Amino acid sequence: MNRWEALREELRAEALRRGWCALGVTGVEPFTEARRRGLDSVAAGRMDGMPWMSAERVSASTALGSRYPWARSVVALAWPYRPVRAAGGGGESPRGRVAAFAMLNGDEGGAAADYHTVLGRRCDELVGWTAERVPGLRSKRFIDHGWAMDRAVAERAGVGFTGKHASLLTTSAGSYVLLAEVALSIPLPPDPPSKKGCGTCSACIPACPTGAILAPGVIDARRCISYLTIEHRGSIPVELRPLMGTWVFGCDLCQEACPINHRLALAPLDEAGSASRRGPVPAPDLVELLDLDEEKFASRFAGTVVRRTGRARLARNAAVALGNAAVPATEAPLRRAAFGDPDPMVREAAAWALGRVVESAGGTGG
Ligand code: B12
Ligand code: SF4
Ligand code: SF4
Repeated sequence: MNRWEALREELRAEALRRGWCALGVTGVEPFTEARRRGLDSVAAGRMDGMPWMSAERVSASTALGSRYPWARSVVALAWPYRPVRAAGGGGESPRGRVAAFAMLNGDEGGAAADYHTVLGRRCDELVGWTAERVPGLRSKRFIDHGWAMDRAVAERAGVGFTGKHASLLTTSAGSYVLLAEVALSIPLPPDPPSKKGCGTCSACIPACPTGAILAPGVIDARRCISYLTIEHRGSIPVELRPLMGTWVFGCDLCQEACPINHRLALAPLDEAGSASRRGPVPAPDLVELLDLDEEKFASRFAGTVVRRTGRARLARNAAVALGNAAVPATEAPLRRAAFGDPDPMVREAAAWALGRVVESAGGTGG
């Protein structure tokens, strides 16, 4: 074993010791297949609504070697998080659903924290550890909004394989992992890509309520509940609303349907818990989310990934979810929001939901 192989193995062991569930290494040569898929997606309009997902970004993201000529290898990392058990009804005060990644724990007291912050700090610690062994080490890290294609890097580095639901599946925590990578100025030798795959399974495809999985690995973001609840600005298309169930931030249905996740995911988070606890909870009280003003939204979600969506979009999502829950007791709060919310987008969503609640009450004679 030469010096760099030995360092790669020490680094892998150190990463696992520090809570990462997988580490792999790949070279800096272009990610040509991911570039083609990314450009196809942008050109076909599947990324519409996310102007930052541009052809320029895809091209730059798949050419790390030419952007960072000093880089000699890329370390890909996966951080595990716990899934959430499917939410129950909630009776008179309906509950929404929040995707599990939003509940990732920070270090302080177990409260949820924005994964960009948590993984950023964890990457820096690992780079610090490496720099102690390699004086003069240069590095550049990427987490989600860095210009790199996180899944493509992780896949080529052998961290896992892309499932038909498009998420990267690892052998240590299934697809419930968040990804990060660090370009380094040292020639760590590459790991072989994973040889595993989905085989004949295709359970995730029909599990997607909006038909967003167009083909294995190909997502139409415009139909994905994750996009609609987190990224989409303005009103949610009316035809998609009834398909969104009670999701208010992200969606985990394709991951929940996956038998590999059933075998490999960490123990699920308990969905019970006060709706008004600080930060995102698995099953928040929808009326409470609809009623948050800017100040309460900021104090509840500061430092968490939900803060990025903003008060108005979260209230819009809560209104749509209330429309789908169709519980008569929510008529009054929806009426209040439909007439009184300061944001026209929320007023419109609440009016739509109110129509659904009234209609369903009429339909059942209530
Ligand atoms: C834009 C984006 C989205 C968009 C579009 C998603 C998409 N599939 O393209 C929206 C908002 C919808 C979204 C949703 C989610 N996202 Co997102 N998202 C991104 C982002 C910023 C860019 C993704 C991208 O470049 N897409 C373009 C496509 C072409 O590339 P790709 O998704 O990497 O595609 C790979 C596979 O789909 C596969 N593939 C594509 N076509 C084909 C065809 C065949 C035949 C095969 C075999 C494979 C294959 O190859 C590609 C390259 O490896 C990345 C962060 C980053 N910088 O990479 C996070 C990222 C992909 N998201 C992440 C997460 C967690 C999610 C959600 C699970 C969140 C949630 N619970 O709500 C959902 C999952 C939705 C889904 N089924 O993909 C994680 C994924 C972790 C993992 N285990 O894979 C990432 C990596 C963020 C991170 N750093 O952890 N996301
Ligand atoms: S995250 Fe939800 S909406 Fe998006 S592809 Fe998966 S199941 Fe479909
Ligand atoms: S549900 Fe089946 S097809 Fe979909 S990602 Fe999991 S193993 Fe692959």
